[in-house]
Amino acid sequence: EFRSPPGTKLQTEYNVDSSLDLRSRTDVTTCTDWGAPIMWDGMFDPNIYDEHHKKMGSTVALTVFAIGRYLELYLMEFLTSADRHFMVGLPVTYYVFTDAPENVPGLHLLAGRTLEILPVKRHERWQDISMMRMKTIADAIQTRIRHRHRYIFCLDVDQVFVGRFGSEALGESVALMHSSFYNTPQERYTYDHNPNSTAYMEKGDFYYHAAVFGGTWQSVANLTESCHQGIMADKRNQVEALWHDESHLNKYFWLHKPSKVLSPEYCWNLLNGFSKEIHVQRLRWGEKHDDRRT
Ligand code: 2GW
Ligand code: MN
Repeated sequence: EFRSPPGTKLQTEYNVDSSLDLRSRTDVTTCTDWGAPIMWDGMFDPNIYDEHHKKMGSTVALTVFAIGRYLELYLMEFLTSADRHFMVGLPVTYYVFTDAPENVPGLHLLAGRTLEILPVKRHERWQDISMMRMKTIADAIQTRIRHRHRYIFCLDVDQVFVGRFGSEALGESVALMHSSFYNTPQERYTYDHNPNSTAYMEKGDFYYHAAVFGGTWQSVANLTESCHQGIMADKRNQVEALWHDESHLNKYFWLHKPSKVLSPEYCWNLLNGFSKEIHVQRLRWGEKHDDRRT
């Protein structure tokens, strides 16, 4: 009879991340100092991940906000490209939050994909449009997502999928390295440096990009709830963090380390130019429209 040493927990669920080859890339860091994999092309076998998650019956919620002009500017291309590249082979529900549900055009989605349109009210300031996503996501997790999906990803709408963004990105708590800062010294990270903000931090691990975060519904519930609390506390103190929700997200991931970090392949900005370590682009920043802040 097998007896485990006292204090150890029997591992009942095979951890698919143990299939990662952390030494297959020597030009980049493939693991954080707290043991989370940093997902670079070449480290994983997509088939192993897809098979695992199909067997586990993993389902994924993708949340996106399209408020005001962002609906016509970005939503269609975002959804069309997600159908082609995001978690292909797994059941996915797109949760689109918008102030104009009647203007969401009809779409032919892949089999196994559904679209749910949820009305939200439009905040006056764009900073609030961006920040209040945290509260809306937290609420949607409690009312619907947790009953239907084990995993959730929350994305900006002003981006386009251009390559596989697959089940290798799934994990307990997932953060994305910001493509403009991954090669930048820490002093230049745009953390919030105002001690009066709850997002205040001097040093951190990485600069994470709020355009993509995810994980199990439980951990994203904690993240969004906690960021929302920080945002509201700042409002009471009449301060606003330097990069809004992104500052709060960075603070959260500093205090609660993500279990998986996505390389900048998972949200590349063409303006960053060419980098030899970027073997593949999976998601790309959308073009900024000059009139977007109207
Ligand atoms: C945002 C800024 C200025 C004018 C309009 C808006 C806007 C944003 C809007 O009119 N309608 C709307 O739906 N949004 C949503 O908020 C949309 O989902 C968009 O992707 C998201 C964040 O705004 P975005 O993409 O214009 O801001 P970025 O690309 O500069 O985002 C980074 O910084 C933000 C905080 O300032 C967030 O942290 C964001 O997650 C970051 O990627
Ligand atoms: Mn954006």
